[in-house]
Amino acid sequence: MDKPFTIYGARGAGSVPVEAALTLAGAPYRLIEEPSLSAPLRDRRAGAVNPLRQVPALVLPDGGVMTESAAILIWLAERFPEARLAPPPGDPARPAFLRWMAYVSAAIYSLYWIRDDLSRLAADEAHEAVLAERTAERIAFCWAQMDAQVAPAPFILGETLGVLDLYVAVVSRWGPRRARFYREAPRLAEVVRRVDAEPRLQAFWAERFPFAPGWEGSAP
Ligand SMILES: N[C@@H](CCC(=O)N[C@@H](CS)C(=O)NCC(=O)O)C(=O)O
Repeated sequence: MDKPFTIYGARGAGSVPVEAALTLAGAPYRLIEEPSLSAPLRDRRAGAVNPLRQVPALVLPDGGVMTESAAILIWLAERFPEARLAPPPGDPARPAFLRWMAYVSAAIYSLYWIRDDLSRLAADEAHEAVLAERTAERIAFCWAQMDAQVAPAPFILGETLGVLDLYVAVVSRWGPRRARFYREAPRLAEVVRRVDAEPRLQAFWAERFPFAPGWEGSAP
């Protein structure tokens, strides 16, 4: 039996696509749940391995540590090639894969450091409202630009559900949430609905990011 991975994570957070990838790969892992991401920094369990105290943080079977969701997902796809979670090096779809993994991380996910606690950058409440609105618009714009440049068939890079699909399916559930995402990104909307409905992930979604009543939000 392989030594398990250890993942520091939280329900609905950026660890969820990593946990989903481990699940699809059939890799054993131990989850260390962060009780609250709004807890004071010093109380975060992830601090044991990640000086930024963020999730996801993945401890590898050899004791090495990885942070950064995109890097972890890319590496897991390489580590478990039989799970076909990404086009391998040399594949014609590899450049698009790397491009969109970095794009979701840098152009979109990074904005949640602001959105998750607007007082990190805002000087006062009025400023917070402006930041909330403008970051939501930027996220919607970035999804629309990505949507215009992909041709899912039926997943983003082709026939198989991969880590890029998992990443988009989870990040698109955060504010301004799915109702807006569906409007901005109709092609990616088809993909994420497939990922939501993936039979191998039904128990996983119910546990880690449930489709609770009203989960899709309403588009402004
Ligand atoms: N660039 C990091 C961002 C990770 C991140 O922002 N994680 C959030 C949860 S989704 C977190 O831990 N937030 C708490 C904090 O930043 O204090 C990645 O892609 O993994």
